[in-house]
Amino acid sequence: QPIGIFDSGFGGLTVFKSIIEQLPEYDYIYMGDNARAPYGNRSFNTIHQYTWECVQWMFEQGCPLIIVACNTASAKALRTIQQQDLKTVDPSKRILGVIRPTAEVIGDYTISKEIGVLGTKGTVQSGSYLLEIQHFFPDIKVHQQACPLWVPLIENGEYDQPGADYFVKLYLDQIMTQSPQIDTILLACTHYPLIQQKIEANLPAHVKVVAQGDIVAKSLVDYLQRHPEMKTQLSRNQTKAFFTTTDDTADFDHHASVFFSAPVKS
Ligand code: DGN
Repeated sequence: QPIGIFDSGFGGLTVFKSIIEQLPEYDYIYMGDNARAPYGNRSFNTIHQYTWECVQWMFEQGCPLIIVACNTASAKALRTIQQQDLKTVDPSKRILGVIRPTAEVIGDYTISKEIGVLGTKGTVQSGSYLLEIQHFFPDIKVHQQACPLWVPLIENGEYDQPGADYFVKLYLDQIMTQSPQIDTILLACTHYPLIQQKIEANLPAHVKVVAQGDIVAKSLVDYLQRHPEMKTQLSRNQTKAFFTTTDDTADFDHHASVFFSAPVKS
């Protein structure tokens, strides 16, 4: 059976790209809920409802394991799905997010012990990164900044235009003002790796910028090593990836290839 990768839209493709690079032997279904994206500013209940509907659809397609490759959905829906909803369907199914695996290792990147987390309004307001990072690294101070204009800039193809610089700098100045001791910036939104170079260019040279795709992929490799019973359920038909979207497929394919850095056909 395939591994399911879910996102509110295109963003999860930046995570999926890393996963498929590190685990090329498995089959995958990628689902983008583009008809209802972006999730970033939506309420807890709405994000939970949308995510659970999509996750159930992927279970129906046979996925025994789903990665919620979206920070907003991981922050606002994952816990309820793991702790309550799964029991109502098939408790042997597994669903993993992107926040915990990132929080587990992010403390290893900082020397000053101050980290800046950039995400959508939903991710920041949930406080999930604060809680999770403090759980693994109690001595690290976490600063957060919502960057609500970055997802629309990226989705509208304006991110590499000179006009984007103003908005990139705006939120970076805000987070660095919270504390000049920050030496590590976590891109806690699937879209932000597309503007990573601009982000780096607008930060002091010693500040490290960390994208989470490779971290999440590595954590999935570890998970499968620790769970051979899950591994045996996964198919390796070399059919690779099946992409699907809740909205227009032509539009999805066009945009998705930018996030996936390769052609996508849904
Ligand atoms: N995929 C979302 C995230 O990582 O937070 C960003 C897109 C969105 O739905 N706002």
